[in-house]
Amino acid sequence: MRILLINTNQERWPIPAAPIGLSLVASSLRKAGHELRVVDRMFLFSKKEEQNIFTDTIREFKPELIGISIRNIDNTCMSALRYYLPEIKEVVAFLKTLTDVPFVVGGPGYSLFPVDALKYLGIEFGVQGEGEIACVQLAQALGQGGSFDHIAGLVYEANGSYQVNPPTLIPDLERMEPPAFDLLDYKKYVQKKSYIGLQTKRGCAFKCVYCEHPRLDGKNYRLKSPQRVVDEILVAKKFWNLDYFFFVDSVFNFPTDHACAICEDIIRKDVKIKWYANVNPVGISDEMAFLMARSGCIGADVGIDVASEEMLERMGKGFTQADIAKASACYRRAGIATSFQLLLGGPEETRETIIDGFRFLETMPQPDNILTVFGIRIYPETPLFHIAKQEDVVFMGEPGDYLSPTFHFPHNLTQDDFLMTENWCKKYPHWSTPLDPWQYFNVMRVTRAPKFGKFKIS
Ligand code: B12
Ligand code: SF4
Repeated sequence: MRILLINTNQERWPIPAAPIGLSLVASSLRKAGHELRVVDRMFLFSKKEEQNIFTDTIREFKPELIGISIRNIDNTCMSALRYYLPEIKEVVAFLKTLTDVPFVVGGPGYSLFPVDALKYLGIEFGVQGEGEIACVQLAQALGQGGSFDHIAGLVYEANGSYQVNPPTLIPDLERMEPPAFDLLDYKKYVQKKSYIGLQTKRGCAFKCVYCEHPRLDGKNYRLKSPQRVVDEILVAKKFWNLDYFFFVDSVFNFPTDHACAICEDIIRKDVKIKWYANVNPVGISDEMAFLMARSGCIGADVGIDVASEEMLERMGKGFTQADIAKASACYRRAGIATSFQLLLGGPEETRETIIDGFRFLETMPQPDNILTVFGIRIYPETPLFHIAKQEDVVFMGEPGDYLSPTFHFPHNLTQDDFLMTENWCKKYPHWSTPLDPWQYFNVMRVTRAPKFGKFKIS
């Protein structure tokens, strides 16, 4: 079957994120014998250019199935909101004027709202969660006229209602094909200060109250062996002659022994890369931070989310202020640049908890930057969703419509608290303020662009 895959994401802030999920789906489809084309909207800069490319591709390639990848529904940033879905709907509507073949949509953003997003976009099929196996089975069912009941994660309309097949998790990631590195132009991504994304595992055992990913990715870890991770790095490195990587695991440093084994293998095999990752403070020691640095780690986003003890507890973070301070000191000593992120406005957040958190942050070893955002995006069926039902919530769409950006933000926080927070953050050049995303962008450059910026490790 001829299959056209489209990366819809055009967000280039804070860095353009390469669509690695789409490249995994592509390689599984290719292995199953399908013919593929990929259109990446990331570097298409005008509607006209994009429409010409879609028109030409559909005319020449004549796809029999179109796959749409949706990474972000919105930017989860209440005070500087971007909502991407209406534009993606326009893209789908345009594509539908060019062809009447079926469409299938997937991706991490889509998977958070599998039925609502499918309805909104007017697409025939959706895949909630992992796409590698479901896409191959869907292409087979469409090609050979089979049923859809057995396709885990598939969402579709049947007999006037939506059928949602429960997703399953791929048990052994190593049996999957490596990403189709050749189908994306990584040079363009790295030129824009991005990285080649890779996973070392799937799953998350943490229990942050706002997060749906343990449900989608599993609470147990499915690990790739260090050998497999290094092999993927070497293939990408050889193909693109690039050495900037981003480990896109939800939390790279946990389980600790697995993260250390990967670093050791990179060092032992003298792979010579520079890498960045999402981490949290759990289990970080000097030994681990130095090992990460020796294997090429240049920077890390530390997802602390909140900083007062009360809010750490309420947000279900699974670590304490002492863990945060220790991790920050270890990264600093190892020379790894760090960016800490704060989401203000969680359950029962008050002026006092914000101040407690800020006071603590002022006294601990400073990260390279601290990014603050107001409001916490609510995803269906998370603990925060249930808490928010009892409280005031900021809806962008109609009440009850969680697909349109919806945020938890306690009603007791006033305009004055906003200003206090803003002014507190303004005191420090390495803190961003929640109302000024462009400053956020400048702050990010310190850790995100080692090739172009300067580290501020003192
Ligand atoms: C790593 C990461 C980042 C890194 C990216 C680094 C990089 N170089 O890629 C950084 C920190 C930079 C980042 C930034 C942002 N991120 Co982010 N990020 C993630 C994270 C943790 C992993 C994404 C990933 O790569 N997964 C690995 C791949 C293999 O999985 P996947 O993409 O899901 O693909 C699978 C399936 O989805 C499916 N699939 C994918 N495509 C397709 C297509 C079809 C047709 C089908 C059928 C299936 C399918 O199959 C794939 C293989 O199984 C996710 C959370 C998560 N756990 O998913 C958030 C997440 C995607 N990010 C999110 C957001 C909001 C952002 C930001 C907007 C935040 C901000 N305010 O700055 C920015 C936007 C960046 C950009 N330019 O787009 C949200 C999106 C939710 C939403 N509301 O829309 C997520 C889901 C986190 C969350 N729960 O809030 N992010
Ligand atoms: S650590 Fe990250 S992925 Fe895991 S539950 Fe918390 S926010 Fe979600």
